[in-house]
Amino acid sequence: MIEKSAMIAVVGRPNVGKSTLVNAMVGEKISIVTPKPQTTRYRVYGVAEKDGVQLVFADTPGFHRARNKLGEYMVQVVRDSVADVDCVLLMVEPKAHMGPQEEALIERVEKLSLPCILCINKIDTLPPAELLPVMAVYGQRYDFDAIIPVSAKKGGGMEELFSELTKYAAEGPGLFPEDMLTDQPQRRICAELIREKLLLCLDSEVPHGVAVEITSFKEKENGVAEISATIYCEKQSHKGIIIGKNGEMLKKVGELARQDMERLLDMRVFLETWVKVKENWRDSGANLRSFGFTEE
Ligand SMILES: Nc1nc2c(ncn2[C@@H]2O[C@H](COP(=O)(O)OP(=O)(O)O)[C@@H](O)[C@H]2O)c(=O)[nH]1
Ligand SMILES: [Mg+2]
Repeated sequence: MIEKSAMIAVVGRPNVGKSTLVNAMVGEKISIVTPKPQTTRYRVYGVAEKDGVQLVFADTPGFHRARNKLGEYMVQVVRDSVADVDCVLLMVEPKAHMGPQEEALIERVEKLSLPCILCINKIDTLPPAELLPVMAVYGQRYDFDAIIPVSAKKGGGMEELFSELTKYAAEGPGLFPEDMLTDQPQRRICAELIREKLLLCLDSEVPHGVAVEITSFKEKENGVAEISATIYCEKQSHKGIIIGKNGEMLKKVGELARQDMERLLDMRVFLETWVKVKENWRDSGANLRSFGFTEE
């Protein structure tokens, strides 16, 4: 039984580990993770529950300067996400200096007078003594409600963080039904998994100009899911790169995505992928809407 719940916005510069943290809290991969900035394009809610406390984490796209319509949309999502939450979790790199992104997010928290926990991530990458100057720099700038060092990837500090966040939970029924882990439809996560593999396998500008649409999703009675996906890219030359020599790149991407989909859906997956060119889709409002980049 859920007795208390809280909505937590996870904010921070791109690549700091927000999606990794949300996945770790939820215990499932609902938000894709790569070593590249601007991986997360949507706001994704992830739900964690322990001892009757439900915490809903809003994973947000990286806060960055918008360069095209998709960029503007992503910045807007971050702005909106912070407005209506019980607590903000500002995630930072374990470095003893603040950048303009951290400054902007702290200003926003100050203005809205929201509770804010500073979460210093990636503590597995440095000796413990080097944490103190990081805490000092942030502690001097703002009176955080708590400062919690974690390793979202390795699992350090997660229990401390959960119990700290419990303080912001209000009595009442859950914000999400008890067995629901995310607001993301399976189709959306499957599309995102394909995009994640493109980001991981292609190390050029190509994957940032890619959108993935699941065109058909059928769960068969024999425990097999038949999924068709179309990968849209911006240029004919990009299409060639995505398909690769003898179709090998597309095969690899499809195979990796399929494995993750099978884990997520707990079913065997038959995945079919297509590549199409759709020029400058990132700058077109109509295209963005057709890929689901809109709020309800
Ligand atoms: N060493 C280390 N790497 C991490 C940790 N958390 C996340 N990462 C890595 O940082 C990169 C960005 O992570 P991601 O969750 O996509 O960041 P986001 O852009 O803030 O959502 C990925 O390569 C992660 O594996 C951590 O605790 N330790
Ligand atoms: Mg992310």
